[in-house]
Amino acid sequence: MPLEALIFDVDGTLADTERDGHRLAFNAAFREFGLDWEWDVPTYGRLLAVTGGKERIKHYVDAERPDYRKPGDFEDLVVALHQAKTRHYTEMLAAGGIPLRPGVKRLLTEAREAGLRLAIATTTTPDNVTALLHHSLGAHAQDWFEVIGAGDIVPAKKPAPDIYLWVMARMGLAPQDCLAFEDSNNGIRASMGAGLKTVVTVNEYTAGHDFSGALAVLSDLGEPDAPFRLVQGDSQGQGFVDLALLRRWHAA
Ligand code: XBP
Ligand code: MG
Repeated sequence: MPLEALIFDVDGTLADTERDGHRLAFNAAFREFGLDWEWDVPTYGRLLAVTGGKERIKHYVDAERPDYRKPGDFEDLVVALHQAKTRHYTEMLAAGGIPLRPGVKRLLTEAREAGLRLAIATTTTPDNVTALLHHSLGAHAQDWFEVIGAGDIVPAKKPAPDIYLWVMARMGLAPQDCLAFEDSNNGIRASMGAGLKTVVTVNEYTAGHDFSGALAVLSDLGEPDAPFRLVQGDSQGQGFVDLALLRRWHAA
């Protein structure tokens, strides 16, 4: 089976968006709505166990704010809070606040030039994906990706495999035709649950996660002049991930 497509997670994988991106945008939205909620770095690390921003807010209220009396229209409040959060987040992206991780642009460019099919499978809101691609790869970067599966398009978010299954169905591909790229335990449970071999690049929040079964676990995708650190697996002597290495991993 030749390698035909690469499917990327976004948050933590394409860019380090959580600690200094999403977290700050949630806090800005809480302030805007007069709430005294403030997610510091460790709190946000705990809350990342729940994927999806609206789901995360509801979980926080239930698990960590027993003092808070929910208004009758709490569900609407969560939606409004989350819309404000998305506005703050996309403004941060527009200001150039969040760069792509090492090796991401290089690998996407190589894959695109080689005719591989590219896709995205993420729980984040579609506007966030578009803004990240636009501000980091250029105005037409969305067109690099044949399918973008994002947000509420599937009701069951990661770690459910649904978003990956949805993306592969839209592309008419089977798991053995593709590789996935993830950064978290919730992410690999989704990708591997959909039958996909998965390459993991870790970040500050996910370095301690269980990545059993991943093809390889790396600090990042690496660059020729800035090699990745190998955490798990066999990098076959290479210091950066390119298509040749992906093809060998895929075939193994
Ligand atoms: C990402 C998420 C998202 C983002 C916030 O997980 O869980 O909820 O943290 O984005 P993954 P929204 O990388 O596994 O897709 O607020 O738009 O949900
Ligand atoms: Mg992620």
